[in-house]
Amino acid sequence: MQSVRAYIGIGSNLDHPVAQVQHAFQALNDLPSSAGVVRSPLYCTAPVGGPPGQPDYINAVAALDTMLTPDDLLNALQALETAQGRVRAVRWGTRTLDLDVLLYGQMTRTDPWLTLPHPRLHQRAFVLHPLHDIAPLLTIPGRGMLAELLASCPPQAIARLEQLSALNF
Ligand code: 5RW
Ligand code: CA
Ligand code: CA
Repeated sequence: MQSVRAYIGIGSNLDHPVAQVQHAFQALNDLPSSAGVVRSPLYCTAPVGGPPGQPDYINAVAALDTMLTPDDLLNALQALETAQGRVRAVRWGTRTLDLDVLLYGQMTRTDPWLTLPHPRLHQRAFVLHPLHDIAPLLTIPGRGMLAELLASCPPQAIARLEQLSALNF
């Protein structure tokens, strides 16, 4: 079977978020049937949505080549969330780790369990910026060129924590 390039959104706003995201990169690197993991810089971002008074997020994006189906990939990501202490108590609660399948190749599907591309990816600076860092020429199926989505995205409070030149060593 041919592998597919998938992009994973990573977020944490609880219990040492930088360490949570670094640990998630390692866990993604260790996923079965997946290779070629590339990580974006980390960003510190103001929370979007959710109840008021939430802590800032650390956000990043990872790319990987996977032989897993999109459903198996999402199941694997949810197992990693659980392994890193995510508790699904309240909707929109703070979280130690949130892993979203942003893109699975060029696949499009609408499904309550998994919609591809991620339904809000094109509106979120905390996803578009790190995605652009690692895949500037990407086109989002049904949405257009990543660079144009970034240019028209509403301004959001977001700060890159690492230099691009320090990546992938
Ligand atoms: C859920 C906001 C819990 C605050 C939500 C919470 C995000 C985000 C969401 C993310 C940023 C709503 N996910 N905002 N909002 N980064 N910056 O990953 F505590 S969902
Ligand atoms: Ca999620
Ligand atoms: Ca999310």
